[in-house]
Amino acid sequence: MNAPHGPADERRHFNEDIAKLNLSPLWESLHNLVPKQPKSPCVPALWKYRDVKPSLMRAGELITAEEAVRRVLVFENPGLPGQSSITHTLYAGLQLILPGEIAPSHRHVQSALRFIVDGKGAYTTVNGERTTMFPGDFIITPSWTWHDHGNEGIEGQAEPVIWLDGLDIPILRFFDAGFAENDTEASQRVSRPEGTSAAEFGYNMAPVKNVGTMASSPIFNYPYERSREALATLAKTQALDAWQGYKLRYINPLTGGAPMPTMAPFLQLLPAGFPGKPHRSTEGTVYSVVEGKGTVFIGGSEFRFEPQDTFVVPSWHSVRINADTGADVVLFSFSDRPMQQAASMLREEFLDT
Ligand code: 1HN
Repeated sequence: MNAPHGPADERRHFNEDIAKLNLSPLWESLHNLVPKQPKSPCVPALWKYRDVKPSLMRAGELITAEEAVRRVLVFENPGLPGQSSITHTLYAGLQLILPGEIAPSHRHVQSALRFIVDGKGAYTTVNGERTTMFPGDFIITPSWTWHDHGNEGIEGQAEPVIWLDGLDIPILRFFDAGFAENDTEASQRVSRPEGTSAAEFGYNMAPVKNVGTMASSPIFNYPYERSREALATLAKTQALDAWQGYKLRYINPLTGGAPMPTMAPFLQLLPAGFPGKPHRSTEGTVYSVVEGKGTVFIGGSEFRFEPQDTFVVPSWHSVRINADTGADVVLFSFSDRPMQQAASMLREEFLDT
């Protein structure tokens, strides 16, 4: 036991004194500042589409896309309340656009990706070119590109369209590097026919003149049909990875790297009945279920999943995914991998049990 004015009291008084000078003693916080291994405040979580969709449709009755600017329900990690973050580095949400609506044109330093979850026939325009959305399409909005969305449907038939938005918002906030501006018109002028960038860069070819490498991919829609076909072909003939099944990453064809500097997207197929082995990584990863049902084990948590559900795997939590028998599972995911790789801090482990 310490005397009334023993060393512990003196240290406490010392800490209080130096706090007035905006100073703090490192020896009190060192173990937290430099942990032996990552201790994320993010927690594993799964949002069932069945539960979220009614709220999103209700939002559609309460506010227009134009008034909201973007009508989105944000996935908030329960461990990061009020921060509009699904992990420390990533933002994710589900956006709804109803037939006839417009989400007005703007641009910002934050990069965005879209993964179409429900409905077809909405469009997004990025830097003067439109692309029509179909379920499973992966679409990017690179940093500082003008973008607006609309929903005119296909051949006069329009339906509500919902997609997963992924943005690097927390990263920009961390660096205090965010700028944004609104366009002069709600919808930007379309200056290139739909399909132009796909024709230029989407066939393992590139224009000969006036193409440098670009920080973000010049392809802005990676259609599901093609990515899905690639996985189906591999699954027929190639050996299965015991951890990840058949997993491909989307690339910037001009660099071979991720389509955007801050986020890496993936599509993977787990054959029906696949019993995944556990894996852990310092990446935080967000998953969107495209096809099939199964169970995901994240750290000590376990979740059942089905198509259109969203789940999050925080840094350094082991993840193991089992596909139910009956149907193959297809998962889209994105993570902060490119930033971690650029800073040489990515670590991952493939475990046996
Ligand atoms: C944004 O611009 C979009 O363009 C979606 O669809 C979500 C969240 C925060 C800031 C900007 C979009 C966003 C966003």
